[in-house]
Amino acid sequence: TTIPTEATAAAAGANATAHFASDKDPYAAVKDVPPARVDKLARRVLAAVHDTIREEKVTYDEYNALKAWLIQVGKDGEWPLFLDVWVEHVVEEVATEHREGSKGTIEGPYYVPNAPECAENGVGTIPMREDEAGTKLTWTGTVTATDGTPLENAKVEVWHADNDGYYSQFEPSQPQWNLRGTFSVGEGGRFEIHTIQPAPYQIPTDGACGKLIAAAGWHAWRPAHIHVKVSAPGYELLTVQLYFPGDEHNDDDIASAVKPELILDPKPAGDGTATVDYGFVLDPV
Ligand code: MBD
Ligand code: FE
Repeated sequence: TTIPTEATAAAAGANATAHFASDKDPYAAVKDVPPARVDKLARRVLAAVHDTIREEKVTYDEYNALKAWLIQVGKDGEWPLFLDVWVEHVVEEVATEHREGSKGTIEGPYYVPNAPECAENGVGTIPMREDEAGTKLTWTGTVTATDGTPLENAKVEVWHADNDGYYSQFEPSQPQWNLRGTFSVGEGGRFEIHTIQPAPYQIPTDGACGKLIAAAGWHAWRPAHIHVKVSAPGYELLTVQLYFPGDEHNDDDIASAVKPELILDPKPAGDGTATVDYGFVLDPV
């Protein structure tokens, strides 16, 4: 595989930062948080840092290394990557603990809204290049409510990496909407999505997050995954990722985002392609 020279951490990071910040007031989400809440959360986070410094007797060299590294995370545009890899999974856990429907997981840094509609009567193919590498996958399923009602106006948004582990719009060689699509479900809430199996994914190793990983002796891998958002009016948005059995990183995902319920069970179709059935159950708002 050829890795495009422009597929740098800084390039992907700048795109992820721009996507997160674009057309938003950076503080829109926090305007209405009462000062007492900000006070409590800021104090608790700082106290956790202070405790670590005292207990571990952190030195000035270590403090200055941290300062330089934090500055570099911003320069590389890697705050979305850092937060989504090492923090988001706990936010997701807390946000969805009340649900009775399908399990979700983190969104990650590479979602782009408004991917082209690909389905007719629930059936369609994700945008891909003529010679797109990877095992072809036919994925069928149904979107229902927790009470069993089929949700016929549900939408299934899908995005995933290509066979080299790159996401369109965060790396320059792929067409804009490559491997990104919206599938409006058909009768009975059913869908049939044609795509390819993505490859395992290594988070960028040449930026600040990669530096942390190398300095700590960790690895940079996420298991192969398909990102999904399932929505329907009157129901809670489900954000999830689906994984493949046997992936060596299902048990040590750098982003801690694998749950046993999210591992698919694809079957070889005999012609080199695979089929899988996996549906979604949404909680009413
Ligand atoms: C990804 O593709 C991803 O899904 C997450 C959570 C973090 C980095 C890259
Ligand atoms: Fe991903």
